[in-house]
Amino acid sequence: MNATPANFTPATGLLATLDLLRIEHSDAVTHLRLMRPAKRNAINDALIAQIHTAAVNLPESTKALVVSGEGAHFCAGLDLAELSERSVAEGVLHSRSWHAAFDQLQFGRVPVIAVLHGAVVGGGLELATSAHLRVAERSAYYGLPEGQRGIFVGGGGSARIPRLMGVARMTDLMLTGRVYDAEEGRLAGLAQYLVPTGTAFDKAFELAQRIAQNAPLTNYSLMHALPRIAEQPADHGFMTEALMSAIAQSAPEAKSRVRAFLEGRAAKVQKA
Ligand code: 1HE
Repeated sequence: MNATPANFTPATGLLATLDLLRIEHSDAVTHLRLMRPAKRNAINDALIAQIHTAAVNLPESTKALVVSGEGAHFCAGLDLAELSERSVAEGVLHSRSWHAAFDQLQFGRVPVIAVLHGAVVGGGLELATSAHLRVAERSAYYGLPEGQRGIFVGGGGSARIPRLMGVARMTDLMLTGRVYDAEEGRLAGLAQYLVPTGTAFDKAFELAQRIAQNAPLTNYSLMHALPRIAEQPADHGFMTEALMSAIAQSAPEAKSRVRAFLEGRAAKVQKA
């Protein structure tokens, strides 16, 4: 196992293979694939370090990031084999290393789309919820087996998951070991898209390409301003919104896009 930083030169095709992560790049979209299928992509210390390294070192040309898992499952969560020997202090640092990696995804430079299939459980759900969009296949299912393992979430799940599904639903999953199927997960807000099995990657890639065409400042404000405004009291939020809105409008790209619409050169909003 090693977490050696790879050679992340902007290019198309295979950028790097860390031993647990495959990194490809095409059309402004970078794709990170968890490559530990024999262990159901369970996240050990090396894999979390590799996710962090990859997220920090995205090619400059990356405008959207897709994250998926190799094999029959997205991710089985924490590698339980590494859990037993940790002291309290090591446990805190371990959890913080997950926070650092997933924060780099959620609050990095580009929007992240997770491709969900099979088990999306424990730390796998924590990884999924650090993405901005989740595209799930019908095969996906969601659980938080931490409750049954006698532990607690440690990868940011207690902050991120209730913001999507609510404290009551998360409490149910952890107290009872309840597992949501793909449709229940969508209804609970865990995935914005639900697609037939075998098609989630293509859908995610298509969305990523579309997102990559947005003005970069729009994407950045959605990632960095919107979630913070949503946490603010409304009167603070309105002020932050006014500032963000004025900054976004002042970008030359915003002006040229608005002009294109006014001159009939841009697409109209189409009924779905
Ligand atoms: C693992 C792990 C793992 C599989 N750590 N080794 N996560 C869990 O409690 C989920 C535990 N895993 C499962 O419930 C099942 O493995 C799955 C439903 C995900 C997949 O089932 P299946 O039948 O496809 O695979 P399998 O036969 O159970 O597992 C294949 C191998 O992967 C096997 O190892 P092998 O050496 O016997 O082949 C499993 O031991 C191994 N494996 N999952 C270690 N999680 C920051 S805090 C986050 C806290 C958590 O995430 S707690 C939740 C942990």
